[in-house]
Amino acid sequence: MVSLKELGWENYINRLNLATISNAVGRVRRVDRGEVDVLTPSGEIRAFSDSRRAKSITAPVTGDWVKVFTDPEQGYVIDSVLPRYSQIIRRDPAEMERPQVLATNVDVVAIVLSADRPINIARIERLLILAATSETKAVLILTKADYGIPEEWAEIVDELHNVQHLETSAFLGSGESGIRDLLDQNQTLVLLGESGVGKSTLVNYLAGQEIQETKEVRLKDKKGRHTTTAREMILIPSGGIIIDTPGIRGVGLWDSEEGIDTVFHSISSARRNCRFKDCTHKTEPHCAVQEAVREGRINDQKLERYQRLVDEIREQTEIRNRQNRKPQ
Ligand SMILES: Nc1nc2c(ncn2[C@@H]2O[C@H](COP(=O)(O)OP(=O)(O)OP(=O)(O)O)[C@@H](O)[C@H]2O)c(=O)[nH]1
Ligand SMILES: [Mg+2]
Ligand SMILES: [Zn+2]
Repeated sequence: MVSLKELGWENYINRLNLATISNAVGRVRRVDRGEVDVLTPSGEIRAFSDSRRAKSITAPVTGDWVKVFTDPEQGYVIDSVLPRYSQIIRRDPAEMERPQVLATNVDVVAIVLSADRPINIARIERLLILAATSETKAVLILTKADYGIPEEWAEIVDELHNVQHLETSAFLGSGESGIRDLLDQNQTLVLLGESGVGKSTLVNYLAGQEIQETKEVRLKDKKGRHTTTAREMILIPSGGIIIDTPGIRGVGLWDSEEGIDTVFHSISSARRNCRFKDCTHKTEPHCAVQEAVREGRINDQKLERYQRLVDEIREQTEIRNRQNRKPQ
């Protein structure tokens, strides 16, 4: 049995500044189509999620706090999803113009990279934007440190000097304490990264048992095999909650203008001094961003990555505006 505190309830009410404590709640461990596995102090239950009958139309997601009632015919049914203090949202990869909530009530977004394959900074920045958009702390975790720390890691850590970073090896048993610190006070951490980087292995290592299935990566290109297929919450016996997720390659951004500004702070602050309000920082005269590039204060590759993201958001907004203008 687990207590509400172990599920992160105290942390939850602190984060939302809630005064009252209602006990008719549990936390969503896993969502499987219309059925939801909910952890409660009296054990795990499988509840039916019926958005027609639920008070809230919000679909439950791993990490959510929910109220549950018992229906004489259907058994446990989700009554409502409680307010979220954070939600990690990307563009739905299946339906481009819809958001997809990856995890909720998250304190730390852990971006997982591994030492056995190249590291892509543009992909890291996208995940940093997802975290920043939801005002959630992000950390970089380099797994498989037993391969040796790649040279590019130092460059990435240097470039992203505002972001905490950790190196771990589940095989050598190193780097554990840094992650346990992040889980202090029963905080919730979500692991995001490509298939095969060792997310589930890290969960098992911290849990001290094989809870999550793991599988070897392909020898020739180190590609993972998409072993984890659902987002799932795991309680770590020493305290804290981890949400393990299926491997992701690209992430599409959703409503991320502010997140981009946070992650590309040097560019967004220089931008304010451009002569033209709608400056694209490409060919305009009196562009403060281009000036900063010339003076070496902003890296030109970083600016290129920034521009790609801004263009993507602009395109998205245009598509959405066009759709909204269509007669229903
Ligand atoms: N050498 C070494 N191998 C590791 C380490 N951590 C994980 N691996 C291996 O990497 C492979 C993939 O690990 P998983 O934990 O299944 O990776 P994952 O990120 O959960 O992958 P998906 O579920 O597909 O997203 C397995 O063969 C692990 O044994 C480590 O610290 N060192
Ligand atoms: Mg996995
Ligand atoms: Zn400009």
